[in-house]
Amino acid sequence: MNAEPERNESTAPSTHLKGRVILHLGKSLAVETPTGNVIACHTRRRLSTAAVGDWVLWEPCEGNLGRVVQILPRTSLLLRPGRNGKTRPVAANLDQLLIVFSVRPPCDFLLIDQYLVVCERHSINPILIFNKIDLSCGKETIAPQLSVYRSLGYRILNISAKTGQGLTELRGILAGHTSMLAGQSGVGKSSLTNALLPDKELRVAALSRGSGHGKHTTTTATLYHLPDGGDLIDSPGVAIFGLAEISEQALAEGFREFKEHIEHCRFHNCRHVNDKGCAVRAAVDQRIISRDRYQRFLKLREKLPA
Ligand SMILES: Nc1nc2c(ncn2[C@@H]2O[C@H](COP(=O)(O)OP(=O)(O)O)[C@@H](O)[C@H]2O)c(=O)[nH]1
Ligand SMILES: [Mg+2]
Ligand SMILES: [Zn+2]
Repeated sequence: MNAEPERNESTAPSTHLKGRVILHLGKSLAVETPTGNVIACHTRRRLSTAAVGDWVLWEPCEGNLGRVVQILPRTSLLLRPGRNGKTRPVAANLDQLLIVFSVRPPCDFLLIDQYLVVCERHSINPILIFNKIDLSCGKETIAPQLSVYRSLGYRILNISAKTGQGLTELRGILAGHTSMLAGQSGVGKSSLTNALLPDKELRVAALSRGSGHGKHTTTTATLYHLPDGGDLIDSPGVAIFGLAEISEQALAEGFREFKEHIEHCRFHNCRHVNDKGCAVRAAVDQRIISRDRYQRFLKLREKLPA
């Protein structure tokens, strides 16, 4: 990653080149070319906001700078609530979300379900990362909830960022994908990032040189290439994204075990709360659907933006 553009890039100013947004630099974007050069690019004013992870077309302009002319179609875009009721993009083209949890701090299942809903909505593959597996206390108390997730087909990985347990398997899962870590504060996201990207500080320094923008703060979402393949979007501070743009219907469908029952609700606009003839509630009463999951659905319903 250096600032020198490729010869063919600088001699073909009219051609649009492909690149990937790897971080925001205040008013410009750092775009990485397929050969690994990083170019600071402006965007055309009318262009919608590019997010880290976006594939773009750009054209070179004066002084080793570029201009983004098009954002290429995305497979997914994660949003978080921003100012004035608007949303802001967190990351584009993610295909895996690593949902990290632990026994200390205690596992927040409501947050896990919220992430799972977002994953179902955007067709992102969620992986549940049970970190701090080296701690002996409290595992049995969350085992019943974990077996619910397992029965729903979610993959759970036992990991210790401290001892290294499970990290080889995790690296294999990350290869070939664009992933991001999510989870409440204190569960070990930074520790896992450091284990997966041992030379992160060096890369940050190289990026700062390459993009010609001085030291960029590590609070900005940044896309890193992993040593064993795949990309990791490190997004400190914005890891808790909300239910922006999730409708009531998408919320219910985000509980994947509800899906086969929803079509049997008596009314097509059933809210699955106190509605007559609700097949989801019937399945809860028959213990086909976990009551805990259903209750968390009701709680998340309350949290939906009006
Ligand atoms: N015992 C144990 N502690 C861990 C593990 N991973 C992280 N921690 C500790 O948990 C605390 C929070 O970790 P951190 O990575 O900052 O969490 P973050 O807030 O999610 O980024 C720190 O004191 C870490 O040393 C682990 O696998 N085992
Ligand atoms: Mg952290
Ligand atoms: Zn219903």
